[in-house]
Amino acid sequence: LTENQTTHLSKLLSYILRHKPGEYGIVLDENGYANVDELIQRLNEHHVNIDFATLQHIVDTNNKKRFAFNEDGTKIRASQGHSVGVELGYTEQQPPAILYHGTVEKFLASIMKDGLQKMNRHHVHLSADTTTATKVAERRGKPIILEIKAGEMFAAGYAFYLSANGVWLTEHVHVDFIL
Ligand code: HQG
Repeated sequence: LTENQTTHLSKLLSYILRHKPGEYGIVLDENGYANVDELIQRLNEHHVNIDFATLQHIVDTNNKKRFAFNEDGTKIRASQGHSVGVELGYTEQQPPAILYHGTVEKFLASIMKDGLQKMNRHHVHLSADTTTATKVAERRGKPIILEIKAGEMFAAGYAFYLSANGVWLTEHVHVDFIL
């Protein structure tokens, strides 16, 4: 498989497992898992050439570890980023004092008024390092990196979750906690 093909399949998997399982005849369980055999079969029916070895390769090599198998390897899910309603079951955790959010200029006025909103996803996504936040922002243009006083938020009672692939998640960031 070329890198391009792997990236293409990874994007398709993100699309299906986070946003539109029904479009490919997939049903996610309440925790966001798709049955592996069924996923491969449905994809093949939709003329997507993928087998178990390829799926395993994508899970293993994905640059952001976007996907994870369940314990016995019969099911697969996206580790974060969903717009469909799933319960990922992450436990609350104490975040580092500062987390980062990468965004772009055109959203700033709105963010400084309403705080960080989760928009179409389940949570606001925050990064532990500026390199990751910069990559997130670069999807949209020239990066603007906001520093979030996560430690103070946590002390004030706001819940934080750490996804299986290291993304910090929270419901909303009030402007008071944006540096
Ligand atoms: C912005 C990718 C106006 C926010 C990334 C962002 C990440 C507001 C956009 C993950 C706002 C939402 C998530 C407000 C927030 N007014 N704009 N009040 N509050 N925004 O894609 O954080 O590669 O839902 O700044 O790497 O960009 O797909 O969130 O620009 O980890 O695995 O609204 O998605 O991961 O955009 O990205 P998104 P995000 P993957």
